[in-house]
Amino acid sequence: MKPLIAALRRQPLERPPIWVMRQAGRYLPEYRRIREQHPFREAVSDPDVATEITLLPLRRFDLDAAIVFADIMTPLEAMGVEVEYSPGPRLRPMSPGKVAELPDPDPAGIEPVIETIRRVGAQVAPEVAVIGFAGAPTTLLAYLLEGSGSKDFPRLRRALVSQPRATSAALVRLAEAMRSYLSAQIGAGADAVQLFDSWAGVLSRAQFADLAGPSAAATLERLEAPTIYFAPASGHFLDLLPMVGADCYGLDWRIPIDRAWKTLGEVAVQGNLDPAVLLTDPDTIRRTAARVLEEAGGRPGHVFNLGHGIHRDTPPEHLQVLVETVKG
Ligand code: 1CP
Repeated sequence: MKPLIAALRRQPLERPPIWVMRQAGRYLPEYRRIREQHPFREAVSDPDVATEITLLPLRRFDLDAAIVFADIMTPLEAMGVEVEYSPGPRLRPMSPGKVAELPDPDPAGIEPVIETIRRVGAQVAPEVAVIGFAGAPTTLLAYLLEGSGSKDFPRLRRALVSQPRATSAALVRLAEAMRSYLSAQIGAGADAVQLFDSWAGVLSRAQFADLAGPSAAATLERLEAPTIYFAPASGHFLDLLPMVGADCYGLDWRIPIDRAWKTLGEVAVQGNLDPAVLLTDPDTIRRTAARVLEEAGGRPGHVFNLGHGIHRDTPPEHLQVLVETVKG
């Protein structure tokens, strides 16, 4: 079995598998070169380019997984939403009522992502897992209502209190649509899928319990591959995360992995080295990574990763040091 999948199933391993969020990103000069030729949307919609970008980090580093190159907003385009990137997503803000009426992703619209997964699966070494992903309903709704990224998404938070029924219907719709999108990715060969709930942390405990948690759970329900749920800055409802029913929970750097694990219980955990550590020096990287490993204590079910995406100013050699430390 591929090491990542074994870890997600909490089988004992000699050492944890490692991959890195945003591993195919702007910290790699070869990524920046490709992006000079291809705007972001074009890169995602051309399987030749998307496959090449997905494989870039695996050519340099001994990583245990490839995550398909796309964005959490990509399937929304296949649902008729126009999205631009500069560099983050920009779109015309919608109402919750309109979101609730969006159709499922058009199969032709998501085909480039599906084809990229097939090609990546055919090209990676047999022990390397292919990770598919989607944005969680709450996080997608945050962008759809706001129209772009935001520090704390006030339009989402306003809608949650002023239009609870329409908001709840919008989350149900997004959960169904993302479930079918993830299912198609698994059908094309994704070995595991990650649900990114990047902005769930702006909600209160009660809002997570009533809306974000159940809609994430509905998205992952009965998918036929191991699932990872990642909601950074969610320490205030860490004890509620297991309601999502994922096999593994991603942890940011704000909480020690051993303490978080105790709260989460019988699940796998992924994380949680602060990406800022990769901006320091080899000794600091080795020492800090060793601390994460020590806190995880060799327990079955640890997937080594950063606590969030790799920073664009990271020297690629620093990721090499990290991978060698974890594999050494
Ligand atoms: O080249 C560029 O300038 C584009 C930057 C970029 C990249 C590399 C964007 C725009 N998206 C991506 C790819 C991407 N996005 C991946 C690919 C696989 C990999 O990890 O290597 C993934 C998994 C995502 C997921 C994503 N997009 C998230 C969830 C993870 C997180 O960071 O919390 C979020 C919130 C987005 C939105 C988004 N898309 C792009 C940017 C710069 C952002 C975030 C900033 C914003 O909200 O404005």
